[in-house]
Amino acid sequence: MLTAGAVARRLGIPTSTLRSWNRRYGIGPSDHVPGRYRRYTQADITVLATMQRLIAAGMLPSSAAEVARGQAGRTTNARGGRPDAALVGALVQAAHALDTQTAVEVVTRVVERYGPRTAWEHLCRPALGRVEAEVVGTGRCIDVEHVLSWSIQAGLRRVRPAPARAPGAASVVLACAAGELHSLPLEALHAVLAAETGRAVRMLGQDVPVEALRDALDKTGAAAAVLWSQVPATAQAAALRVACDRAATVIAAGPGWAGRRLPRPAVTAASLAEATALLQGS
Ligand code: B12
Repeated sequence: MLTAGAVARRLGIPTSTLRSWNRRYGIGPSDHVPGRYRRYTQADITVLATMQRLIAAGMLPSSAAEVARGQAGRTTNARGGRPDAALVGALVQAAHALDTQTAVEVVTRVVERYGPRTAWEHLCRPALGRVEAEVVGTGRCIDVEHVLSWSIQAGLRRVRPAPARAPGAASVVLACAAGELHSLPLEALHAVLAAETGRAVRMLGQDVPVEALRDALDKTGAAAAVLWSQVPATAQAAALRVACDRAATVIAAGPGWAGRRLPRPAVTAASLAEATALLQGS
């Protein structure tokens, strides 16, 4: 247990800052008894160090505090709440700085606190939208888009899975169509199914050849398949037919399938919520 003075020296920040962080953001000694000297535990110091690093990375103190608190698990489970909009800015800023560590931390904390569904809709999609606008507007920032994409993927994969369903329960296969590298919506779907259903999810990821999709469906006997196509060029009917011949529920997901005639029983899903609802019955 360290005194405020010792912590201030170790982190190189004035004790007045320690006091104001505690007063304004609740970032301080976790089990302080009023009237007694403040004593900081190692965990308290780790939270302070995160706060310090995130602010140095350009994050607003309020956002840095929300992430740092999340790290220490000192947050109420805010299911139903939404992440502070400033966190979208913090994530985009970290991506612009190519600061993968901070970007992953922001996504991970928001997934932990609000769940993957809310994290996808209210942090990841807005952040991707902002960076996409810059890519379209400047023809640059592809590096930023890659860091952001990787960090979102890494954060969504840290979801805490629900207890597994009984072995043999119907599984679902998630795959991007052949040639398709846009996989983040499937990462979000994977995280939601893992966190909310405990279902066996077979994630094949990016660019899955039709033959590999066929083998995966044959091997698993999966009851459902979700095939993602972002652009029309990758929306191959052959892949859907392979899925429709094998799975009872087939979702043609993504804007690539827009306006396409789909083989039965394939259906489209326009959002994460719609896809999870369609899979509930399968
Ligand atoms: C991230 C990204 C990348 C990343 C992908 C990383 C990864 N692991 O996924 C990287 C950098 C690799 C990439 C590469 C390319 N990309 Co790109 N990319 C994007 C970006 C910004 C986000 C994609 C995404 O995740 N969208 C999902 C969410 C964030 O989008 P949204 O609009 O909010 O979602 C809507 C629906 O998808 C749906 N939805 C949202 N979430 C979910 C979840 C589920 C389960 C369901 C069912 C529905 C659903 O609801 C929303 C409202 O309708 C999009 C722009 C965009 N907004 O989609 C461009 C975009 C798709 N890319 C584009 C292009 C052109 C490319 C490249 C060809 C660029 C190049 N020259 O290299 C390559 C192609 C690679 C390939 N072969 O696939 C274009 C496609 C244009 C077109 N023809 O439609 C876009 C639209 C950008 C642009 N404006 O030009 N890309």
